[in-house]
Amino acid sequence: MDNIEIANILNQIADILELKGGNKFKIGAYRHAAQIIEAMPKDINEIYKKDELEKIPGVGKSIADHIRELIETGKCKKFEKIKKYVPKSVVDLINIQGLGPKKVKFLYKKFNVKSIADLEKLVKSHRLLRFKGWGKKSEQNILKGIKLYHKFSKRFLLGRIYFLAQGILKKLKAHRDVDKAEVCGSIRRMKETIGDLDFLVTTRKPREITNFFVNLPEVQEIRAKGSTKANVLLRRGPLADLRVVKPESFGAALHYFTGSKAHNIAIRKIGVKKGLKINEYGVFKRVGKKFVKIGGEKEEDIFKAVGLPWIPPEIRQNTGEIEAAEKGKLPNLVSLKDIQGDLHMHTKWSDGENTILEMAQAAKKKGYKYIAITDHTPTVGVTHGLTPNRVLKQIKEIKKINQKVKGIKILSGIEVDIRKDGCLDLPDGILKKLDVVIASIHTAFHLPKKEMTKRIIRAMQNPNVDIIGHPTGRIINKREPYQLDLEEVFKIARKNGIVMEINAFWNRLDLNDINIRLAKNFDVKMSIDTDAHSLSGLDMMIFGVATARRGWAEKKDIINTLPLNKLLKIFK
Ligand code: DGT
Ligand code: CA
Ligand code: CA
Ligand code: ZN
Repeated sequence: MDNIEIANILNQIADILELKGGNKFKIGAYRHAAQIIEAMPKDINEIYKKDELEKIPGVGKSIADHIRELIETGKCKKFEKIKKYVPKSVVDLINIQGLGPKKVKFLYKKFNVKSIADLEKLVKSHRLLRFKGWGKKSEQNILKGIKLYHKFSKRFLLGRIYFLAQGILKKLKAHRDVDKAEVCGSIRRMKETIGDLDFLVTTRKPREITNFFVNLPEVQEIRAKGSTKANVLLRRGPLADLRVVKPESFGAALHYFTGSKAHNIAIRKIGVKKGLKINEYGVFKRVGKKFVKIGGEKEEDIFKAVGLPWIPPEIRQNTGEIEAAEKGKLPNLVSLKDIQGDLHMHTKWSDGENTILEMAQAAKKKGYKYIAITDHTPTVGVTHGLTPNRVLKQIKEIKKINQKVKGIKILSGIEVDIRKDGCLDLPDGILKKLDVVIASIHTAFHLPKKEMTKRIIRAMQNPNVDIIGHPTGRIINKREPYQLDLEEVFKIARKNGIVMEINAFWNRLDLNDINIRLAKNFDVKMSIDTDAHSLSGLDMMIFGVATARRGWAEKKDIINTLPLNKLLKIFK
């Protein structure tokens, strides 16, 4: 059992308890623990071995007991018992946007709705309209939710798969018969959702390695196995491909299986014009009637053959990267090592898990020069949103901690809520005292486009606001972005010097790659921040940076690549 499998079970327990109308506090505890375990990069089995399960934030005695049972026996009595209460297909309905546990319970008890198909039929029959709380609007919402569910249910979020892929890659690389190994496909391109995993290796012993691969503990089921190829179903849900190639073809195969397909085709076309054949085995030149191999061991060989510099995988989409490469105008993409600090994180003062000091120490370990503490304000509805009084207290506290911790500067910030009318959740007099003000929307997501745009722009006109947090509000595969005229927002951002956030949290990635490129075209500055609610949340930076790279962002576009003194000038 790994982190995600355990988190899944804890979440399912919470779902069922919710359907049963269980204790809210308890349900929250399960969800909370699941969230932490799912997002933390540390392997829960390691923590178990050290007998430190209860040290995981959010994991108390009883949840730790469940986890221990799961790791030791693969089962947990609590789950086995309450699972009998409703069929799993009913529990799954909770995940449809527009439905909550109360509604699902009602539909199940009253109409025996057990599946999405049942649900769709019932909604379309309009039989629900007779009941209190079910209107035309809820019918539409549910149908929309069903559509979204179908659209997204087959792809996996990068943040849930990335560390799994890296783990498998590490095992392949460590095998003594493996020469080179790489993960290709959408993971190498760091796409926000992943269809399947693609591994590539070179070895002199293909049979041993395909055997090794299909017998990895991450594998649930072998779907195909040949001497140089295998396809397996991983326990965490996705399929994974393995391909074994000869060393002299490694670069060509790496390029081919990295994709995107559209990029590959465009490169191959240039090759054809130059009399070259390019495929996963190499680059071949026509000599008389025959093709002679001229390269393929290194990925650079492919680009060189068509007269181009190496192009970073994240931008291989055939959306202008080849033209840019031809003109020598490839962007110099921002990278993780450029990041000097993290400007969005929560602490125990609001809904975070750790103290200010703990966050600062963890950030310092990452080599950051600064962080901003940006807890929530009351309107968000989380417990302990910061009132004006507590903001002042926190500023004092941060001053003290700054004197204790050397080598990293802690900025006083806030994630102030943008209310429905565009007003901010704290008075200007208080906002003025802070080093950094992030303004974000957490309520009233469904305003019409015009109103929503006006709302955000109003917030951006407050001179205290520095950054707009998670500007489109989408949750990948769960919640659509709000209706917003982003171009209008970017124009104002440019004019007022407001920074747009690239929220790096694994299920947000907001701005997304496309919007980042748009923001860059508007000459808008951005900041890549994790929105961490715990220490492990700080590790999400890699996904924000990858998304920025996919959006062609360079170091100069990202403000938290600046040294502290220059950064502070932006917040003036
Ligand atoms: P995914 O798995 O849906 O997230 O996306 P990818 O890009 O990983 O796609 P996948 O796994 O189907 O294939 C891996 C790579 O192999 C893909 O990015 C490009 C290459 N590839 C696959 N099929 C074709 C094809 O028909 N033509 C070309 N040129 N390349 C292909
Ligand atoms: Ca793939
Ligand atoms: Ca594949
Ligand atoms: Zn937020």
